[in-house]
Amino acid sequence: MTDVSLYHNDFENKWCPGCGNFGVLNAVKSALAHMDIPPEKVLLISGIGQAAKTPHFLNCNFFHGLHGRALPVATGARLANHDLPILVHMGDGDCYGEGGNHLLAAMRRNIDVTLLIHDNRVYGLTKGQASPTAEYGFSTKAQPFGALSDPLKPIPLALSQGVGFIARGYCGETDHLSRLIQKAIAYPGFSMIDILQVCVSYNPVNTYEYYNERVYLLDETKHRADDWHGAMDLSLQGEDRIPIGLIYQKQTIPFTKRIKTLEHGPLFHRSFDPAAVQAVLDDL
Ligand SMILES: Cc1ncc(C[n+]2csc(CCOP(=O)(O)OP(=O)(O)O)c2C)c(N)n1
Repeated sequence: MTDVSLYHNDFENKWCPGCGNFGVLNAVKSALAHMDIPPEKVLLISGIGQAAKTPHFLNCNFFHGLHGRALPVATGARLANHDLPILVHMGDGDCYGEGGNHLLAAMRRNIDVTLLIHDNRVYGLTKGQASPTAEYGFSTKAQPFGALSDPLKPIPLALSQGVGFIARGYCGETDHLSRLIQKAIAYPGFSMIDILQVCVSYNPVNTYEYYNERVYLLDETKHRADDWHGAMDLSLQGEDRIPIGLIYQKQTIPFTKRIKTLEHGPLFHRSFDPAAVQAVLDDL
């Protein structure tokens, strides 16, 4: 196993003390270390938000782009390089709100990347407005009478779109989350982990106490990950008890394998033959 300290860097971190993002950050480092993925052999991609700052605190390659737009960048990176593990870090606002349509496209295309959603049910960076996963009636400074929409349900959404690897993690169960991330990285296709993440400053409802009382580890001998209907039932249950673990997995065809011209690997591996290009142009 690689030494975890290889992934540390000294970039100044201003997350609040106790922020759930620390648990996610540690789980990512541990997963990379367990898989012996050297820092220069992984690409982290994110958009805007506190969650999206996660790549700053890892000594790895990263691209920090626009709010909601991490998945299109990840798509381009994956088309150019078929081997590099790609981890996309998004907040629930970034992913399900601003980036919602890109999420749908990534699910349907089955882009071969791992998406980690730091789901704190609030817009943290902009100081606490209700996000798409906030409960109906969740009261904030911007929504003093409570959020008016029903919450988006990420796992049923992913199931309905045929995603082949769907899991739920919790920032308070770092070792468990690390194991989920390792499985997600190893999965050939779009893998997504919705991570229950505590925001200690702007979400006074979904606290560590709230999750510690409700979260339980899925018993893999009872819940079969290839049972789509079972996964749907499980993920539509209320919040009295919240299962974490691998909820659904099936074999799928990753995006790079769907494109005929990429059959023999990415284009940059091939030699350029101007005569062949000219022949195509002459034919037009
Ligand atoms: C296109 C666009 N819309 C809105 C914003 C303002 N904005 C920046 S971060 C953010 C919310 C981020 O919330 P979330 O993705 O849940 O991440 P968190 O900060 O909670 O980790 C918003 C609305 C922006 N930068 N760009």
